[in-house]
Amino acid sequence: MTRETVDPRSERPRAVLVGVQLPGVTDAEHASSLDELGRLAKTLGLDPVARVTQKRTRLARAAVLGEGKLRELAKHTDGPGFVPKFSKKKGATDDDEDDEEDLDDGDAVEDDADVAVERASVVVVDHELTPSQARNLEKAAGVEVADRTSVILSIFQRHAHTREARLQVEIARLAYDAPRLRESGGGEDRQRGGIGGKGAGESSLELDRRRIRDRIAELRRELASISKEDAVRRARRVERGDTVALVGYTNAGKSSWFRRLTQGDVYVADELFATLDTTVRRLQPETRPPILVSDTVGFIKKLPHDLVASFRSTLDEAREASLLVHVVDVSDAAWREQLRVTREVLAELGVHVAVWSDPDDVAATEAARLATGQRPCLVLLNKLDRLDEEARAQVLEELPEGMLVSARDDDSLEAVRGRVVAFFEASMEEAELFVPWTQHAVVSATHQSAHVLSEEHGEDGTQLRVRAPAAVLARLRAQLG
Ligand SMILES: Nc1nc2c(ncn2[C@@H]2O[C@H](COP(=O)(O)OP(=O)(O)OP(=O)(O)O)[C@@H](O)[C@H]2O)c(=O)[nH]1
Ligand SMILES: [Mg+2]
Repeated sequence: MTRETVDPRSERPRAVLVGVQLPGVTDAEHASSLDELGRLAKTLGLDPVARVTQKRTRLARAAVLGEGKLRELAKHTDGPGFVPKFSKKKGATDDDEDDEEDLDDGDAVEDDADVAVERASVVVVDHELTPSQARNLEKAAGVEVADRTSVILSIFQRHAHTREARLQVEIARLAYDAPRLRESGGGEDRQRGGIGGKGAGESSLELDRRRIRDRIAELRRELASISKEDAVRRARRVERGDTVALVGYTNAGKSSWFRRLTQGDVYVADELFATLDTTVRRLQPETRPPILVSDTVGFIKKLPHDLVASFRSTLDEAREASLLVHVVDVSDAAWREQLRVTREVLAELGVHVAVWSDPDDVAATEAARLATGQRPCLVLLNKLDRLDEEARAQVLEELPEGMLVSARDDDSLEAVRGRVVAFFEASMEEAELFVPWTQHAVVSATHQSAHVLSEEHGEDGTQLRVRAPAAVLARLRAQLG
């Protein structure tokens, strides 16, 4: 597997993070959101060196931040600190005036040239920007500006390895770029032409947009044909064995658990969206029938909607699994929000989870599932090794149905494997099968897919007592006619 690893000694572009704390967002949530943005930036190979934040009732329509904060930002990037066109043309009467309700502008490094500030060559904003906000911010800062969505898209682009993942990311990227075409196009003149809203510029813009739409349609068709192949393969798997899908927020530890449970070799890294492709392997040590475990792409808050939609087929594995294992990093201060976001995205994909914790209560979950289409879900409260006693107790009190575990600890592995096996065991049935000599091949098929409790060879054939999921039993019986 090729993956760029960033050499810490090399000069990475330095970034300044920008975030607006909107009403209803607590200080802790705001800080954690910026931490996450910093990790996204790092994953992309940037070096976040400073933050410029502001409490506001909403993003300033013109350039996200208010005037004072724009100046503070510009100190990091050597920009003018204001949006030249606006200040020249209309000044305070511009459309930004109703946004001048900065709730604090106080910490701004006031025009004091002596204060040392970290210099950066990129601005990364923790919100999705409109094309004009991005353009204005770029003018005020004097450097390139990236918003949260485009950072996520770039990471996805870099981490996509399979053809399917590449297609999905390209679709999402095109959908993101289409309304922003005016920006990237022909520079200053074309931008003015665009604002004026007439002339040749617009028709060529229309043309570009149509080309993008055509390309998206083409990619979707290609994706659909791959997905069909996948669906066939998946259906075969579902029929053959039991399936578990690891789901959760990015960096929660899904791939770590996948490695432990399957002894498989997948990429684990302290970076966001390390995994973009679904991998499937058998639970180890193997069970009869085998339990198939899949590792999936992680979720993140404010995940671009197009990206969620385009990863639908990758996540089919999760949508069709008999059991979900939701991995939560409880050592992250924002774990509650991460848990909520994961459930929301799953719901958006049509998967409604029913928390399952009682090993003896599989039947009840199965019933709930049949009645409401809910998916049984085991919640792993992961990275317990990073919590002290008090924090552990607190987490368990909030989520008593979760299993407090660490992917680094053997007892946890035993417990989780045991719980997963118990889930499938409980949904198994015992049955007698008689296999006549003429169909002797079915005996070895039975050994492959079921747990054989006893086996007696008689004159006409073999009498087997087996335990297996109902679906497997039905298939064996069908084979026997
Ligand atoms: N301390 C500690 N670290 C853990 C544990 N589980 C995972 N990690 C670390 O957390 C980081 C992320 O782990 P991954 O398994 O790659 O997470 P993931 O959920 O697959 O992440 P994405 O693929 O990016 O969505 C890695 O640095 C792991 O070593 C744990 O139980 N304890
Ligand atoms: Mg992973």
